[in-house]
Amino acid sequence: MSIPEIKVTLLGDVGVGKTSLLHRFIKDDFLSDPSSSLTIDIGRKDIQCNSKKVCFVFQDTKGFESIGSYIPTSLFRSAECVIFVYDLSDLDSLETLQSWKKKLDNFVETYVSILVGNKLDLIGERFKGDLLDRAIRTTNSKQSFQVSAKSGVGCEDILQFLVETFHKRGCDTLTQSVNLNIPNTTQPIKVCCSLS
Ligand SMILES: Nc1nc2c(ncn2[C@@H]2O[C@H](COP(=O)(O)OP(=O)(O)OP(=O)(O)O)[C@@H](O)[C@H]2O)c(=O)[nH]1
Ligand SMILES: [Mg+2]
Repeated sequence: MSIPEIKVTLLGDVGVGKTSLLHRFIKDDFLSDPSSSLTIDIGRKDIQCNSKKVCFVFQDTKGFESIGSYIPTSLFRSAECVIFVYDLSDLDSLETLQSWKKKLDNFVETYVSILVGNKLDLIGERFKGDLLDRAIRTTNSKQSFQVSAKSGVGCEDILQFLVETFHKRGCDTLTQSVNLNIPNTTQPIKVCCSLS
């Protein structure tokens, strides 16, 4: 039985941590040198939720990030979910997300947006304020997360959100149910993943 695929595109400025987040989602590990792993541009992850299984295909925009530079439009067109990534230690990267959203909207009409502040380990505590509220509005994000790809803090919450949002599209399996409300999701979310 083929598993339904949900395409999730990571967008954001150079160096905000898109590749590191993708690696964290797929391998649950921190890349010590992301530039050495440019082959990771798409990562697939099958997640099982209750009796359903769904495959998330994470698409990394790699070195094409500067606004105005060429980005393969297939990455935009196919997006069903977009993770707008900014760097919590460089809030200029939060302000430019509005431009990313506008650019994206030329190619795709309907998608679920998530706002993710990365590198929480560098600032220590979660960031709040008007700037953040405005970014949530301008990116039309359903949810805002602050995480660290380095320590892994908060990254599981993003996967949890994706599962809760998209699991209805999954296909039925006969395997054992899992409880997504358990905080430590290492066990409950059954993962089989591969990099392509
Ligand atoms: N402290 C800290 N550093 C991070 C974190 N995530 C990524 N980095 C570092 O930030 C730098 C950029 O990370 P990348 O994952 O390459 O960022 P990117 O958005 O993919 O960058 P480009 O592909 O060049 O646009 C690297 O030196 C990472 O090690 C994090 O959560 N905390
Ligand atoms: Mg990258």
